Amino acid sequence: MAVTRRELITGAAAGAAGLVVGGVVGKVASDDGGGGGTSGLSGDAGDIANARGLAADDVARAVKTFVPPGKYDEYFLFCSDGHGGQILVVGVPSMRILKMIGVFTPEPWQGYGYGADWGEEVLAAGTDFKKPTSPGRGPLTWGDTHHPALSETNAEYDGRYIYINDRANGRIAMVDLRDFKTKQILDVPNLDSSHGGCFVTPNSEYVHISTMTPTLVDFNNIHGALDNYDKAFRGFSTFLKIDPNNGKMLVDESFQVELPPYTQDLADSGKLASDGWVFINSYNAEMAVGGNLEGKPSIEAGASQGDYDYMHCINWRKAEEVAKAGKTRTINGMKVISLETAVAEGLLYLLPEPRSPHGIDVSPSGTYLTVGGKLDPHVTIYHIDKLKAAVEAKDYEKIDQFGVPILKFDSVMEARIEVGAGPLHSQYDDKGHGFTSLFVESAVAKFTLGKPDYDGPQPFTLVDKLPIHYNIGHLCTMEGDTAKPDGKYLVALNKWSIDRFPPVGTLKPQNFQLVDLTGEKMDIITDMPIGMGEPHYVQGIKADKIKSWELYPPGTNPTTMEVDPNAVAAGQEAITRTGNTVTVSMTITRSRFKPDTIKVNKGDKIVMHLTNIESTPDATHGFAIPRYNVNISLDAGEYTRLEFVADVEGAFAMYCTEFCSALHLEMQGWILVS
Ligand code: K7E
Ligand code: CUA
Repeated sequence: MAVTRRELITGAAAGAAGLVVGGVVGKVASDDGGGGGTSGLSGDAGDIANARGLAADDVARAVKTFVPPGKYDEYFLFCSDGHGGQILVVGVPSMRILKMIGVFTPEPWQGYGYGADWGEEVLAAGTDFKKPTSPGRGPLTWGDTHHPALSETNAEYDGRYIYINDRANGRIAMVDLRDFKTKQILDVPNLDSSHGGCFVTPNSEYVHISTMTPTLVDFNNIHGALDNYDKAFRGFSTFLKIDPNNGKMLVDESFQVELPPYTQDLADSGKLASDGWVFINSYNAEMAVGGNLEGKPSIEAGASQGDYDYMHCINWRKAEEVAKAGKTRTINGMKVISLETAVAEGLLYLLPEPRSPHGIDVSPSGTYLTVGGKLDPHVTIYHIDKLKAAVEAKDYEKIDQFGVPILKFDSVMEARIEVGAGPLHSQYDDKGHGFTSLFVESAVAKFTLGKPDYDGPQPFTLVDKLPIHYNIGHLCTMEGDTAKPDGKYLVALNKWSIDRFPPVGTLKPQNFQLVDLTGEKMDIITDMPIGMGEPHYVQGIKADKIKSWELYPPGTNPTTMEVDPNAVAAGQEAITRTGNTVTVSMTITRSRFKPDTIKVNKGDKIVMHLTNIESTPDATHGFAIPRYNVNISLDAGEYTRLEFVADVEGAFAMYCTEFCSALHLEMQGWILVS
């Protein structure tokens, strides 16, 4: 009997789950009751599966994604959140949301952007009011996050920092993974928008970000700018120097390369074989500007006329030397290598790409560059050695109108694989496979690369295809952008979910689909609705690489990650007045604020030094002042400063917003303004 059941199960539950399911059966087989059914399970598990209508494949999938209560996921996904402006952290394979990190948008739970110096300073510094296009209406309070980039050491994620771009406003943010908090937002000079990046170079020397829609550089005749597009607009590729000590971006040691206004799109960093290079797609080599009411083609039509667009190939090590040698102009505080200098120094080349490309992704060995052309059913794969040889031999098709050499397509192209309709982005596993998202077809294509990534009998061949649900944008394999991807899982990041979830109004969730890569065929093992933003790209990292702090050393300021001189220890609490400034030094612990009564005059400036003096992990307290829009969150050990003018009379009941203890509700006090 037991043998029969075991055979049933292991036969039905294919792949990696077979063993696990077999184990379950081994236990239940000795019990009485239960039987057969389509799940193939017996005993209690069989009864439950049958009652829920689960087939054997469903059971295997459930076992693959199930993480028992109290156990941890193997991977973290760091997900962009689109115009939500934040980063989501998700566990794989359970697909449980672990956290939302406030980045470009104020985030009330973390008290980010509601009074505490930490968030206020990061958000305020993230808007450059001197930018010519800055609307001058206060700090920007949203961003359009597209591409997270984990820091790397030797072309592998090192779990220290994560960067993410703001596609809308040409900005970039840095989150420190010691406390998962945003430390810097940089409004990048000369970038009005961004898409090419971010990604880091293999040892986090630089984080790269380039323009999407080109930047207006000639303000003389703005209404006529589109008629003068090739002169009035420019793209910029930006290399932001990373401070190895704290991950911050150092503008003084950074540089840009001026680019033609071809609408630069996605980008990737070379590694290993292609170390020292970066690659940026573009999709409007036609330089269409729209004007459909004036009888001109819309941008959509105008940008799709030519058969080729251009990949921009930049030798960043050369560019770094050129910048260090001072062959730059400083524009808006950023050193810029002009187009002429870039060409003269041999650090910028163009490479034809089939129509309207979108993603470019460098293979694990750094040898192959895979490009998806939205209007071409192929992926086009280039070989880095051929690219270098063409550069060396000056094997040019022609020189473009900006003087940039265009390499010969046939000299650099290695293979074209017909994968299906609407290829966008690609990822890789550890066995020499590439995976490309097919937006139009709603599918993932799996193909083989060539040597050294793939050393088998059928290089550059489509080997599998998986329908997804629906309209896939990016996709992500675990450790997928590194020199050593894990494969194992792939996450399909789908834009539409139409019929996958019960209706929740007219705006449907995005749909993450977790795909098992361990078998011969790709298999979807779970759907995960994302109802809080539009993730574009995500990166997956081994969870044990993240060395997050459990709690702050006492008095740590999250802005500096150091113990702050103004941090307040128990016994140092005080209220002092100098002129119209009232300084409050407060400690916060379960379940009281000390001092808990603050009396000030209307019009006084209040400066509060707040320290959570808890030494227990997870003992977070809030500090809110109703009507003053103050909402702070202090984790155990955290210090922050708060400043505001008491310009409204009344009695304001400050309170703790986290249910921190049995006497949480008693954790309150008064600010009396008279
Ligand atoms: Cu394809 Cu901004 Cu990376 Cu979205 S982008 S999908
Ligand atoms: Cu502290 Cu509630």
